[in-house]
Amino acid sequence: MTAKIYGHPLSIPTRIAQTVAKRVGQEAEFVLVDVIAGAQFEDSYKKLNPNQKIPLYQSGDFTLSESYAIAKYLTDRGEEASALYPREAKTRATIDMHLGVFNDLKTNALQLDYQLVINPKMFKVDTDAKVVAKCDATVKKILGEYEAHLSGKKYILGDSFTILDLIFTLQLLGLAFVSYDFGAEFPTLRKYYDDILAEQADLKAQHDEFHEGLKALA
Ligand SMILES: N[C@@H](CCC(=O)N[C@@H](CS)C(=O)NCC(=O)O)C(=O)O
Repeated sequence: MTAKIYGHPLSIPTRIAQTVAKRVGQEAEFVLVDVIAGAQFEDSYKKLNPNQKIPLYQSGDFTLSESYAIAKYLTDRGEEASALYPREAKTRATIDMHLGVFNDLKTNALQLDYQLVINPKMFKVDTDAKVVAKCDATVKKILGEYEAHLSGKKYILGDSFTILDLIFTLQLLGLAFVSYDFGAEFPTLRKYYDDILAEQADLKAQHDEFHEGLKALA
């Protein structure tokens, strides 16, 4: 049975799941859930994913939500498992530690997407300036931590490209949704991002597709 990834092209968590799936040879059929139109609240989707979010991975009667859980599961099943998400205990724990921080980045960046773009432009709901200020500060604090962490390093763990770089690059890409040019404030992150795109063709393709999608939205 073909596996499926339910999601939306403007959702970075969806792109994380799809990119990892392709990279580790676990390709899945894409099923659009139009979260802008509220399709995540329909009964048929709610039955599949009670938390009514995308992405969702489905293979037979096994379902998994949460982009990082999907990414880790697929990586563990795939051929590149050892390179992208090594099993050695300390390395894996270090990756999971960074993913915890990235989760904060993702949550706060998603809030900005809603506050600055989706609520006012699509749902005609007012922006909450206090929420924006708090999320913006958290996003920039985390970017500042990685600006320092990546100084003199090629990848987040140093010399080897892991699932962390794939996820972090896509999360940096997602900041374009709110037209935030992170590179103006964080030059090390700009160089890191550009270097990754220059060497990882699938991430460059994600960058191009996402920006095309944003143009269509404007
Ligand atoms: N922590 C979740 C976040 C999922 C999430 O918030 N997805 C957004 C789209 S990017 C969504 O489903 N939004 C619809 C809604 O909240 O109603 C993950 O990483 O998968």
